[in-house]
Amino acid sequence: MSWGDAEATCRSLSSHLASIHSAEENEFIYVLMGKIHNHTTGESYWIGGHDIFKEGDYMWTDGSKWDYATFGYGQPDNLGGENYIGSWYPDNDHITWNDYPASYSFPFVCKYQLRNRICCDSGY
Ligand SMILES: [Ca+2]
Ligand SMILES: [Ca+2]
Repeated sequence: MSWGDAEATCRSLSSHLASIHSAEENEFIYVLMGKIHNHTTGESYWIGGHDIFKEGDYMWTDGSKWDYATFGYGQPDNLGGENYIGSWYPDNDHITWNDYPASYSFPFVCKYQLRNRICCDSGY
């Protein structure tokens, strides 16, 4: 599925493509997705990062802060105008990312925000 269709599918489920904010979270999703990493055959999975609005200015579709990134060597290269992030392959114990064209068909991972369902103690 394309990146746009993947994000739309997540939205129809009241979520967004996954944002990733730490190496631990990145690795968790990698394992969750079945350790997909054969990028030589175009196998990857979409996450919610993009630089649609300004080249090189990445953001997450869920609106969370861009505070972590783990691009692979030479990436992101914006090759032919790539603006959409997929997980790429493990390198030096890091699960790295690459920017891809939106049209590539990859599996994808949605992330639900649970905070709205968590009842808070008074004072929060
Ligand atoms: Ca780009
Ligand atoms: Ca790229």
